[in-house]
Parts: sequence; structure tokens; C-alpha cells
Amino acid sequence: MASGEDVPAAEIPGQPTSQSPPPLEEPTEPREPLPPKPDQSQPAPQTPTGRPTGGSAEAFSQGGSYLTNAQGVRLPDSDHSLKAGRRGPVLLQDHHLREKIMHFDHERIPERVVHARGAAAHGVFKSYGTAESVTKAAFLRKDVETPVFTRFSTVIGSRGSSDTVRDTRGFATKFYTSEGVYDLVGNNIAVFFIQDGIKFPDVVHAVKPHPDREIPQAQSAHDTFWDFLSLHTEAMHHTMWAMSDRGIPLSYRTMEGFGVHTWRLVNEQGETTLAKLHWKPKAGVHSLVWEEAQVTNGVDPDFHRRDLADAIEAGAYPQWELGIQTFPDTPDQTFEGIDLLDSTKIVPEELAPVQPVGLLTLNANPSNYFAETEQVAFHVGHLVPGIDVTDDPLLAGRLFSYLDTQLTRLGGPNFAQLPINRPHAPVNDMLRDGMHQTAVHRGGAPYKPNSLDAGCPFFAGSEEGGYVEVPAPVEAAEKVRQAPESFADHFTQPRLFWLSLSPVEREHLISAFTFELGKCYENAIKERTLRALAEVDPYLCGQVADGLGLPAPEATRELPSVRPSPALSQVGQKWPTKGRTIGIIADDNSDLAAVRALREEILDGDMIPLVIAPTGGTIGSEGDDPVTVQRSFATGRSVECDALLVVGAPAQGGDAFGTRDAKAWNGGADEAVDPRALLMLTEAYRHAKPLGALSTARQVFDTAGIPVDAPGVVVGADAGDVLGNVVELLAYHRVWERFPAYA
Ligand code: HDD
Repeated sequence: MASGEDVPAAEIPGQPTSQSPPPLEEPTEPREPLPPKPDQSQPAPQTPTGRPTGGSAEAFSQGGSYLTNAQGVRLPDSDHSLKAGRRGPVLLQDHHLREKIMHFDHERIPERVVHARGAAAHGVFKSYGTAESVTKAAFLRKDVETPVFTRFSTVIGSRGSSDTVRDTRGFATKFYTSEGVYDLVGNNIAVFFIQDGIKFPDVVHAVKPHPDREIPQAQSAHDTFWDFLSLHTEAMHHTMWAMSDRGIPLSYRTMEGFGVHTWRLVNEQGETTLAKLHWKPKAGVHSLVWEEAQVTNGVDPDFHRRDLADAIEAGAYPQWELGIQTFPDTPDQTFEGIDLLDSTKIVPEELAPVQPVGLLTLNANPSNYFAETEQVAFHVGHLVPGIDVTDDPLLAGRLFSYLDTQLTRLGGPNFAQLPINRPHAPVNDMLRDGMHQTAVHRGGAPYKPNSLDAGCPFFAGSEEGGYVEVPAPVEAAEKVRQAPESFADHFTQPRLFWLSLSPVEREHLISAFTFELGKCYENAIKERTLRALAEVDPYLCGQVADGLGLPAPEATRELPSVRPSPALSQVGQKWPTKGRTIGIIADDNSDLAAVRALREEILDGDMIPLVIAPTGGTIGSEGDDPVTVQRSFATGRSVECDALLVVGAPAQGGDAFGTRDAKAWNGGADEAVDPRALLMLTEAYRHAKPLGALSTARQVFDTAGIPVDAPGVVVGADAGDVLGNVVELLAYHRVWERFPAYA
């Protein structure tokens, strides 16, 4: 058959014939263009000079009801390449195929070299005005509201890794202030691994997967990290935090944030104050337990990302207070003997209280992950008048690194023009051209001084809101590659951290060290780390050594006496329960009225009820207003819930758990309970979560081996009472007494 000649469709295997089922129906009627999404109806992007680009708003949005190519030309087909005959070769002249594949081939950009995996949200920062005496920053004046974009992240793993790994978390906020963009690029750990930016490539190379096999992913539990740590003990303080419960936060919503460095604040009078910045979550500082974190990695690798987005979508907006610790700007830049230029040191809150200066509320999810969360570019050098840097050598490295990395990641120097990075203040920067330039600049003289543009743009001094660096004195000294002597103490503050934790938290920390070092192959690395731990605390070192089956070394010096900082412990306080998730385990035979009442009361308390049943669908009969199931025993796991309730049969309802059919999961005292339900309960019990049983459900606890008189187990006949008690327990996050170390 001659090439190009059409073959009758009926003769071609795989092509529709008259016997083929009709194709799936598509909504093929052309309609009027859909109304633009809220973000698409914004005015057209502005140039960096603040002027419109000259294009219409429509030109920048994806609109219109017809599929087009990138040039706006309508297309009749996007499923078949242009061929010489139905079975013939694809033609090189298919410009639509070429464009579609070309664009696809370039859809990925390099992921961040660290902090690759993240989730973000838009929000607003409202200032209390309490920082006005120490800083002239306009966004910190009383009642000023500033739009923000916050990105949370893990550090080690790549973009596709999971959320609940043991790691430091990033907490970066972009404030679109009236004076330009201010970025606060912090972590959920108050100190950093290293004291000098020049060591950043070393610590990152050590913690990233091994260069030969690229394993393990998103973990510090491997030889290269512990090799580095044991040889470089300034990282010990950060590592203590990472091995504590802080390394496995419950959610982004329940994480503290820290600006880590000491910053220099400047007020209207030009007076300076040194300050450390803190984010305090309104929902409390809560963590997972290690087993829970490990299970969650498999059950729901997007756990933190989903939690953040769901909470915002449900209107349970996460909130943090921004707080500052202030210190006099003395020539030695120390406070109570603590070197404020050393980012491996904290100043305990008991010595310098954290004073609240404003409230961050995250209230909108991104519309497009790539455009916003992926392309947002933070930089510690994005500062506004009133906030200046100090001589912290770690900060110096960062001031160079953040801009530099965007060149590779975002492909050129114009990333400030991307919508998510664009300042909300007018820009007239005289930066020109370059890759991905989207502005149509006007004016013929992008240089200063000029006369052709009448000298415009003009310089702004302090009076006009210009960013004028603090004329901080610089000590005349010799050039050296050396650290100050005060940087040499690597163990006093790790000991302070250790002694500030409750017994349960210390046990968790011991287990984490034992797990991570247990994953190392080289004994020399384990032994060296034990020697470092001996300098922190003999009990800590002894317990980890026992777990590894190695002898415990002794400290080489007398351990310093330190005053613990209770603010570092996460145990003991009571917190709001808003936004927490309560699972309700039930089946067809359960007291449905109780299930309904529980659901309603949980929702009334601004919490999230999850009905968990043997199968998906509904429980209860048709005429009985069935209850929708959110998780089946196949998809649900206790790790998703902060507390679990089990609902048995109605009080006089007879034999609710007496039969074992397809949907009944509990066969009563003599029959087997579905092992998945038992797993959920025993797991939640082990993870010290509050548990409640209504009426006959207490039999299930017996079968699971959970003593109904154990701490945090509530049994009763009244749904309201049981729930009330469980919520009261939840306010403490966990039933801490259940951990053996509590006593
Ligand atoms: Fe960094 C990203 C936080 C030290 C170099 N860093 C990055 C992010 C956070 C932090 C939260 C992710 C921002 C985002 O969501 O896009 N980094 C910190 C903190 C540090 C710190 C709290 C110490 C106090 N970082 C640090 C040093 C260097 C870098 C010492 C280099 C000398 N950090 C980078 C980077 C990243 C980055 C390579 C990767 C992606 C990016 O910047 O935009 O430039």
C-alpha cells in the first residue's frame, strides 16, 4: 500500500470499529470562557519600575475555552502527532508536537541544594507595635498588616522525600512590606551546626546521602554525618536538638521557629539593640514519637504538607507570634557571658524573655505549587530599614550564598520579577536585561548620575526611608583564618539542653542517638561520638553506649554546672486543642447516635473527626441516616489521629459486637477482633495518645491488652463525658505518664 494512503479504520487493529464501544463522553461543546480564577483576575504584572507592562491582564492568565498552543493559536487535536498516513511516520513539520514536547522536556528546574522539600502558605503579619522602641521597621509599627508567604521545609531530603523524617525544619517567611521585601529565613532549631559559613558545604556533604549509592535518603542516620559530627563537635548542640523530639515535629503548625543569628535593630533615633527572633506557635510546640514518625513516612509521606493545606482550607488558620529577645549592643557583643556572634549558642529565655511583637496568620494555600512554593527565593540579605546584620561569620556566608544559588535554580538574575518574589513596594532598580527579563523598562539612562532622565531615580537617605547601614565600628586587626576563643566551648550548651528536658524527652533523645549511631557501620565513628557525648553527660553517654554494646568513655574534664532552661522542654504545658484530629472507630453495629454526637461535638470544638470503619462508604442502614466513613481499616492508621475513640453497641442494643460478618470488626469476647483495629489501638496506646471507649467497646480494649484503668484511657456510657475527658487529656498533647521514663 502506498505511503500516505489512508487505511480504512475497520482494518486497523486497536482502532475503533463499528463494534467498538462508544468513546467516553467528553464535554465537547465550546463554552464561553470560564471566569478567571481570583489570582488570574489581578491586574497585569507590573514592571520592576512599578509601571504596567503594557499588556492586558488577560495576556498573563490562562483563559479562554479553547486549547491553544503557547502563542494563543487554537488547536484541533492534541492527542495525535502529525503523520504521513495513520500508520505512517511522524512528520518533522509537526510544530505543535515539537512545542509540546520541548516545553515538557524543560519542566523541571534544579531542586534546592538543601531544603528541597517544602510546603508553603500565604498569610498576613499584624504588628503589635511593641518593637517600635528598638526598630524603625515600618512593618513593625502598631497595627500594620503585611502580606507574607511562608515556606516550611526539611533540610536533607530531596523534593520527593517524605515529611516526617528526623531532620531540622526550615521556617522561611517573606514579608512584602511597604519598604520592600524582608525575609526571615530561620529553622525550627534555635542553633546551627556550624559557626562559620565556610563549613556549610562540609556539613551538607556529610549529611546528604553517600556519594556512591545515594543512600540513605533524608536521614542523618549514616556514617558520613556522624563522622563529621564526631570530628567537628561544634555541631553537637544542633545535633542534640535534632535528636530530641524537635527533630520530628507533629506538624508545621506546632513548630517553633528561630532566626538563629543575632541581628542588629535600629530605631528612629539611630540607637541600636541586638536581638534574636523567635516564632511561637499558638497551637503549642508538639512532636511525633519516633515510631509514629517512621510509620507515617510510609502511610502518608505528605503528612505535614497535607496537614498545613487541610488546616488552612478548613479555616483553622495556623498562627505564630513573632517575639524578640533583646540585648544591649555592647562592644563585646556578649550577653551574660554568651557570645552573641556564635550561632551554636542560645540565650536562655529565662535570662532574656521573648517579647511578642506581632502575629502571623497563614490563611491561604498557594494556587500553584511550582509558581509559588518552588520559585520563591529567600535571602537573608533581603532586609528593610531598622534591621541590620551583625558580624556573625555564619551569617556572612549566608549573605553570599542565597542570591548565588538562585542563579542556578531559577536560571538567571531576574528571579525577583517572578510573581511570588515581586516586592509590593515600587521598584526602580536600574538593573537591566539578563535571562528571563519580563519587564519593559522605560527611560534612556539606567545609570547614575544621569541628566537625560532628569537625575531620576533619586537616592533616599534615612529621612526618605533609605536603607542606611549602621556605622558599626570595625576592630582594626590582622587578617586571620581563626575563630574567637569563646567559640571553642562546644559542650556547655548541649549539657544545658540535656538538663532542661524532662525524663521522657531525655529517653527519646537517648533512643534517637542509639538508633542513628546503630545505623553506622564504622565502630571508630561510634566510639568517637561516645567520647563527645561523655563531655555532655555521663548518663546520656552510658545509655547510648549500652544500646550500641560499646564501653562508655569518661569525660576528659569536670562537667560545667549549668542552670537548666525550662522553656526548652515541650512537656507539661496545656495547649489549645483546636485543629487536632480525633479518630472514631465504629462499625455497622455501633451506637450511631453516639457516633453522630461525637462528630458534631468534635467539629464544634474546631477539631477534625475521622470516622474509621472496616470498609469505606457508610455505616448504618439506609433509613437510619448512615454516617460517612473517612478512613477504612485498609487506609486508616492511628498515626493520623491525636486521640482515638471506639464506639460500641447502643446501651440496650443487644449484640453489636456479637457477630462477625463482612463489616463487623469486633467479634466480642469470644471472637477475633480485626487485627488492623487492634493495631490501631495498641499503636495509639504505645504512642501515649488519649483513648476513649463507649459502652461495649471496652471489650475491645481487653482484647487489645490495654488496661482500661491505665492513664489516659477513658471508658464511659455518655459520649459527651468520654469526649470531654479525652479532649482535656489532649490539651497536654500526650498522656506522658504512659512513657516508662515518666516516673
Ligand atoms: Fe540556608 C536554604 C535556613 C545556614 C545556604 N536555608 C535555606 C532555607 C532555610 C534555610 C529555611 C530554605 C528557604 C526556602 O524555603 O526556600 N540556613 C538556614 C538557617 C541557617 C542556614 C536557619 C543558619 C542559621 N544556609 C546556611 C548557610 C549557608 C546556607 C551557612 C551557606 C553558606 N540555604 C543555603 C542555600 C539555600 C538555603 C544553599 C538552598 C536553597 C536556597 O538557599 O534558596 O543558599
